Amino acid sequence: MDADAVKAHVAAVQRDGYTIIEDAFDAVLADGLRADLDRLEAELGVVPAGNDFEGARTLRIYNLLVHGVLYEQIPLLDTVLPVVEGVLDPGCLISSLSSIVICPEEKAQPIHADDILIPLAKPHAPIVCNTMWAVTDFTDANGATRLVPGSHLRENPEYGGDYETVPAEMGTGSVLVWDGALWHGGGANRTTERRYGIAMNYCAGFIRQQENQQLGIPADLVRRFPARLQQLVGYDVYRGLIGHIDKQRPLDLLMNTDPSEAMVWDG
Ligand SMILES: O=C(O)CCC(=O)C(=O)O
Repeated sequence: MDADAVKAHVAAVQRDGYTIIEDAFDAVLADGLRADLDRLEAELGVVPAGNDFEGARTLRIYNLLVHGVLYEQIPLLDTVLPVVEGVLDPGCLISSLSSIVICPEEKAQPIHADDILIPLAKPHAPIVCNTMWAVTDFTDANGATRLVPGSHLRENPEYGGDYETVPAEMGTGSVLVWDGALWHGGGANRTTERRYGIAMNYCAGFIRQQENQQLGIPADLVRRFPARLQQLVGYDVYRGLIGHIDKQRPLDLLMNTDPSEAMVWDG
């Protein structure tokens, strides 16, 4: 994606709270993801969590980076990551990587903001930037994410309140990107088909990731990740300071390499 397109998407997130990147990934990847999520569902015996938030007819698989190389390209996708880096900054982190498959007869998820638990007065600068990958078409009828445009500039919603929403309808291969302060929720699925989505969620490098990836992903697996992915799962330091171990970058300890970048103390 060229720099002007990135700027336009970042500006849309700042203004409206969200943007949709069309044709962000191809049909081969979409088909591969659907097939692999079906495989994981069977192998792991995935069933709906059954709570109000995660749904009674929604299948979720968390920590996808431990489930195969297929998932490693998701956080790095060059049609999406530059937009997220523009909304947060390049020190951003993967907060969570999960699948969300909304099955027939699921009801709408309660409207919420993804940063609702962070005790900061709103509006504030974006600290969470989340993306939803359309692995099948997202329609009003099959559970497309529902959004309250512009609500990222307001205070938190009343959880589960009755708000006027618009569906983020988009074709397979599109990616919805939003400021984590935006009021939204998964839609009801009134069709006979599943809605397959990947929730690729990022946070600022100075707050905690929702999924703990330093313990959740085996270190030997992280050692063979591409360098940028190692940073994104949390093995770098933010602004030369936050996340250090005895003044060293976790990445250098992980890879047993010499200090590779200046730390804040180096002036
Ligand atoms: O599935 C969706 O479209 C949205 C899900 C969501 O917002 C969440 O689980 O936090």
